Amino acid sequence: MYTQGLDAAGADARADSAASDDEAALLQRFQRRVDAEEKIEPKDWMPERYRSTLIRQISQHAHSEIVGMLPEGNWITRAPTLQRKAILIAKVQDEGGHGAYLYSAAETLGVSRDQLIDQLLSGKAKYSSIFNYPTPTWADVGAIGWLVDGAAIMNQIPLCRCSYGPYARAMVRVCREESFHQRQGYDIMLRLSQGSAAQRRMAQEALNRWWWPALMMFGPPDADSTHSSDSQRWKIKRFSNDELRQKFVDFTVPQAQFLGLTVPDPELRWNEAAERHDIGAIDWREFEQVLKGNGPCNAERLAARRSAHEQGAWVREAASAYAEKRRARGASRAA
Ligand code: FAQ
Repeated sequence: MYTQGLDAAGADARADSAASDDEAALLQRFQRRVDAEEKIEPKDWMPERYRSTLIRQISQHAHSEIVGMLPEGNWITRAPTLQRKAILIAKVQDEGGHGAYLYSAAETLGVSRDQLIDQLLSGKAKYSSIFNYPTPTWADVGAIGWLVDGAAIMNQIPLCRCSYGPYARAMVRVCREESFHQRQGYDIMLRLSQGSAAQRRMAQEALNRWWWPALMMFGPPDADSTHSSDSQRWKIKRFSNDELRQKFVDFTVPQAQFLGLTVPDPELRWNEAAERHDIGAIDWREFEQVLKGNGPCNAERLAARRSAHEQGAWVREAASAYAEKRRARGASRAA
């Protein structure tokens, strides 16, 4: 009995060690594929942490696109001309489309859209801090297109080369559309900055409101970024948070100068030796507060999403009933 027990324990240990050898070999092969710039596809073997990191990032990204429709959607009925209204409707619709591609990309990793939406509506899932700020004037719509879409492009162009195929492919179209969004935003700012003194003031005040939150979009400083080292090793992220933030600053400061607007950072300097702009300290306490749900519009944004979800229940029911009817008709025809 006792000897049999020992044999069984030995067999279990050998099986465990064979399994962990297999796992180590799979892991090595996975990393070799990533290093060789091969795309990882949904049915390929992947480490569980790679899968969960992607689900986290892609779903947060999807939620950001959907919640991100709200600050600008607020201005559709008040856009100053018919043309601006048509452009803004198209832009906000594009963001909804981006959310839809991204939820689909996340679903390829074995999570359902319902689960993801539940996580957003219950307040469990994060979405970008930037969408918790208000849009009190038309110039805020310009500032969002210029700065928020501008920051999104800076962050998302490298994601077109992400190691996970469905995410990388979704990003290609998203980036093309974001580039149109950035231009429409800059165009609004250009018109305002060439307008009356009141319009120039409106443009400057919007820049004052959005500059620092736009810099926070890139995430915490590298030293506090918990996911960066894994994500960079797995080639999900190609650049660190601080690297992308710096690129954005260097790209955007000359655009502000062209508009004749002042970046609201008294410590902003061109550093000749390093060939980059040095910036003042970012208020990371504000970022933490927004992430904790205490930003200026967190409660309003979640309430709007919850109410849209409840009011859209009949659409989901009708679509399911229609799909069921088609399925039943197909089944009876096949019989
Ligand atoms: N807001 O370790 P890291 C757009 C969280 S789309 C809220 O550095 P990671 C288009 C992070 O989740 C904008 N939370 O994280 C548009 C983590 O928390 P967790 C969205 C943030 O993932 C325009 C913790 O902090 N873009 O704008 C933020 O390696 C106009 C530690 O951070 C994307 O989602 C933040 N800003 O790097 C739509 C792009 N930053 O999960 C409408 C894809 C960090 O452990 C209108 N995502 N956190 O609880 C990414 O590239 C990355 O996820 C980063 C963060 C860079 C955002």
